[in-house]
Amino acid sequence: MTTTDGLTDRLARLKAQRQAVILAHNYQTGEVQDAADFVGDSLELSFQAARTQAKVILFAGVHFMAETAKIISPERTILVPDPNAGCPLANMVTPRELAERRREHPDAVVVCYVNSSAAIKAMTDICCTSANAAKVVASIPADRPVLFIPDQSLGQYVAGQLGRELILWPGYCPTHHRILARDVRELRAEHPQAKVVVHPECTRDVIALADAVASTSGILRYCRESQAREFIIGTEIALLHRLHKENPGKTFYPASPLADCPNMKLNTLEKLVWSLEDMVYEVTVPEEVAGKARRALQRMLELSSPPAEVP
Ligand code: CIZ
Repeated sequence: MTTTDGLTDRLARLKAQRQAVILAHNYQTGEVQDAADFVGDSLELSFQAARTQAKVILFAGVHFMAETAKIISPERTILVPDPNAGCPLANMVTPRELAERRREHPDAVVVCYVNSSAAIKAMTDICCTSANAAKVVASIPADRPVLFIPDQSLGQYVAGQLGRELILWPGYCPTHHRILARDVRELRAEHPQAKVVVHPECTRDVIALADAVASTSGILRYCRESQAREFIIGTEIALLHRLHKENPGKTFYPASPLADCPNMKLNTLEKLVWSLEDMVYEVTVPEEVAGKARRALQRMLELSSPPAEVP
């Protein structure tokens, strides 16, 4: 028996004892993904959080994702394995800065990428994820200005897709911006048959080289359905775990080995066990913030299709 098997057995016992479910983001390490009841993007995980009957949700992702689960499912106990797993993109907008920007654009509808704090969501009109950003923006009447926060790259991509001008915020994901157009060109020269599939948090230069641009769930779908055998993947490298697992005959190359999010990787199998043993670290959101943030999230969920599977 390996150490991992021992931890996995212990985790299974603790899960039953605590009546817990483990939700893991697509960017978690392979061993954390394999220990989870459900793996997905933040939209899919939000639906799972809304539907689960478990008493405890152990959320392996970064802080804003666990906060979202708490906002959507306030009656559940939400735990995170490591309280230091934050999101630098989410930290690129503060309530004071957003209030100032809203005063400059009083007519604007504020669309907020879920990679943001609960306090920011509470100040916005509707949330979006990378899987539904274009649909959310398209739902806003064409004569209303849209302030899109905080990811500039995703905002630029959506603006281009819809042919609509958006007021953008200068936020970005440091992990996705590690992927350079030069990396993609070099890999494409080595693997001319490969399709280039990238996340919309990548820079404009990288997006311009892609055959497809999609959220993590969209990348998984594209690679599953494509007739191609080789793919260059421009997103956080842990997505390759699911890509390999779900497509045994296909080959995947990470666009850059540097696209490795240090926050996502703070969660480990050991910390999942500690978390359920000690019932730490609980995530809470004050109700006056949660109530307003819930409205923005619910508007998004009403526009989106739920995934089929429920743990
Ligand atoms: O929406 C998410 O979960 C993020 C952060 C990326 C993606 O495309 O899944």
